[in-house]
Amino acid sequence: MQVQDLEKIFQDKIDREIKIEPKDWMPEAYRKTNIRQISQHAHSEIVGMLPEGNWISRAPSLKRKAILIAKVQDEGGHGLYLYAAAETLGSSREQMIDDLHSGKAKYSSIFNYPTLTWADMGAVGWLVDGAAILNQVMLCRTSYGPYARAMVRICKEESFHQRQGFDALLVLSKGTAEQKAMCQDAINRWWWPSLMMFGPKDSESTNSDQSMKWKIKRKTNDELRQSFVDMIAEQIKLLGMTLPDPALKWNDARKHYDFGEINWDEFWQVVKGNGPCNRQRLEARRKAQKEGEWVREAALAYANKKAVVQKHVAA
Ligand code: BYC
Repeated sequence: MQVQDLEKIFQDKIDREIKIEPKDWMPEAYRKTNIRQISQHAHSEIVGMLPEGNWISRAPSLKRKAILIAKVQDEGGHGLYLYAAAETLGSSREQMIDDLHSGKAKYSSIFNYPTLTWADMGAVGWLVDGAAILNQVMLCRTSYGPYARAMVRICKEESFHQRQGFDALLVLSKGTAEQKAMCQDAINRWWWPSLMMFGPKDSESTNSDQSMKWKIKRKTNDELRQSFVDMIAEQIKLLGMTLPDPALKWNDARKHYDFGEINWDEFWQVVKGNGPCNRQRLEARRKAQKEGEWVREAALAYANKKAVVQKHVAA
C-alpha cells in the first residue's frame, strides 16, 4: 500500500473517533509528537513531586502530612503510567530520562517556582492541579489509545488533589490575620505561573494546529486557559481572597472573564531553563538517578535470575 493510502486510513480512523493503537500504522510525525508530549507530561509529574515533597516533613498536622504523602506518591504513579504509554511508541525509558537530564526534553514551567510557605501547598493543589485537570480531562479523549486510557485514572486522582488544595486554603482563609495573609500571598505568587501552564497563545503555539487535526489536543491553549480563568474567578469568591489581576472582569457579551496580559517574556525564560528553580530541579533529578543506580542494578539482576529459573522449570 502507498503511504498516501495509509495516511488516508489513519486520518479516517481519527475522524471517526477510533483510537490509534501501538501496532497501528501511524505517520512518523504523529509518533514523534506523541512521544514528545507524553514524555514531557511524564517528566512534569516526576519533577512536580519536588516542590511538594519539600513540605512533607513540615506539614502542620499528621492529617495534612498523610494527605501530602499520598498526593506526591500519586504524582510518581502518574509519571510511571505516562512513561509506559510513551514506551508503546518505541521510545525507551532510559532515553526519555536522559533527555530530561540533558535538558533536551521539557517539563512544565510551573515546577520551576519555589514553594515558600505552607499555603503554597494549598495554592499548588488548587491552582496547579486545577489547571492540570482542565487540560487532562480533554486528554482522556486524545486519539492515541494508551495515552487516553492512562489519563482516565490520572484525572480521578487529580480531582482529589485539587479539592485537598482548596480545602487547605479554605482553612487558612478562615484563620488568623497572619494565615489569611499567607493564603493571599501564595495565590498572588501562583496565579500567573498557573496561567502559563497552558502554553503560549494560540497564535504562537507551533504544535497546536497539527495536534488538533490529529485530535491529540481537543482544545487549544487559549480555550483551556479561558475555562480555567472562568472557573477560578468564581471559586476564589468562596475563599474571600482576590486574584492579582486588576483587569480581571466578567464580560457579559463574551460570557467569559476578561483578564490581563501574561508576562510571556517570563514564560519563555522559564521554559529555556532560566526560571527561579530550573537548575535545582534538574540537579535533584540527576542526583536521584545516580543514587538509585544500585537499586536498578539489583532489580535487573533479580529479574534475570528469575527468568533463568523459570526457563529451567519450563524445560
Ligand atoms: N512549560 O506548541 P505548543 C502536572 C512548550 S501538570 C514548558 O503550544 P503543545 C502536575 C511546548 O512543549 C503539567 N514548556 O505545545 C500537576 C513547545 O515546545 P516543544 C503537565 C511548554 O505541546 C500537579 C512550545 O512550548 N501537563 O503534570 O502543543 C502536580 C510551544 O508550545 C509549556 C502536561 O504536560 C509549559 N507550560 O502544547 C504534579 C499536559 N507550554 O516541545 C504534576 C500534556 C508549552 O515543541 N501536555 N511549552 O519544544 C499538553 O497538553 C501540551 O504539551 C501543552 C503545550 C498544552 C502543555
